[in-house]
Amino acid sequence: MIIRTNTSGFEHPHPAEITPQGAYLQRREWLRTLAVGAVGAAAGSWASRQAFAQTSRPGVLTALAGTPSGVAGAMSMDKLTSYKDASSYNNFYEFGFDKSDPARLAHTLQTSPWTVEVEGLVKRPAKYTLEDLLKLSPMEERIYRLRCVEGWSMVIPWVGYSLAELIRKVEPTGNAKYLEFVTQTDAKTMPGLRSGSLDWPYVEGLRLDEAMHPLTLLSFGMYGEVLPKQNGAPVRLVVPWKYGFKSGKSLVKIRFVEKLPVTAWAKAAPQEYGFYSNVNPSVDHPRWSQATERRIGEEGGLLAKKRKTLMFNGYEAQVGQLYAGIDLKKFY
Ligand SMILES: Nc1nc2c(c(=O)[nH]1)N[C@H]1C(S)=C(S)[C@@H](COP(=O)(O)O)O[C@H]1N2
Ligand SMILES: [Mo]
Repeated sequence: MIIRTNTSGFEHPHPAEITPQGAYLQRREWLRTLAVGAVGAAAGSWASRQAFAQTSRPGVLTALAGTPSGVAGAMSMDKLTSYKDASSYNNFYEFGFDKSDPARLAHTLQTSPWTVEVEGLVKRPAKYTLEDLLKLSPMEERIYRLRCVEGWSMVIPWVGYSLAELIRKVEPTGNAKYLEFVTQTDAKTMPGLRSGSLDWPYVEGLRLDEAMHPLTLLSFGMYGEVLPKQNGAPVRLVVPWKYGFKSGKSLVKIRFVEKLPVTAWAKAAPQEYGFYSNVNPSVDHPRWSQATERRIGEEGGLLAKKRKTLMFNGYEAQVGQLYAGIDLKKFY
């Protein structure tokens, strides 16, 4: 993502060192086995998964299991990114600009008590506590590719359920066309807020039909545990066919609105970050190509051979219909 370093321009951040893979190979292989169903159905895996989470990093985070998702496209067969890479190479600008800042600084984030307020054009506006949200629908595990606009990607086993489950509960009214997602801003615990790089809070948005798509995930965990703070604890969005910045972390408010929300990145650089921001190898960012990507943790680090970026990040079969007849160069 691009950071405003002064009032006249934007600058690509320095690529931080990538943490080498290795220590989590066993866990990764185990999760992969589960993902392909070889270990068997969910009921049996619950206990073993919890035990695994605890023995792999005893007492660090609370286990949070999900049954392998049945949603079409939700269980990528790509090799998982190591837990270590996924939790130490992050974008969370509220905690700084370097990829290593969130893992170092996000421990100050207060995640309890936590509420998510749902308001605007809905019949049942409500303030949900985290506990309410955890109980709202059964937890699923989803293995998604997440592709950052900067040209790197990861494959992460998330835990959560379709945002659609929550949307159905609050009953949007007929004039609700978009959702606006507002994330936590707490100047006391978030040193990045002082930078003025973005107009805080970090606001994102989706069209109602995008938000209702079964792949749009309200996520509470990853790798069988609750989310680490640097990954957006206690609850975030994961929208796998869009550039990573659309997936807001540490959500506090969801507002149903009629007009297109003005997102934080669109405010900062509208010509660079459109509302849609669907992963699209044929629509370049104004200052760099989006045709290829680097998979974090892959052999060779920064010099690793790049992969071709796929249309809608590989989720075209599932989401292409949402954009039928739309000029994706114009609505980038
Ligand atoms: N609140 C908030 N959410 C955010 C960001 C952020 O800076 N603040 N960064 C986004 C970007 S640019 C990316 S690529 C993903 C990274 O998610 P991850 O660190 O869990 O991989 O989070 C997104 N969500
Ligand atoms: Mo990103």
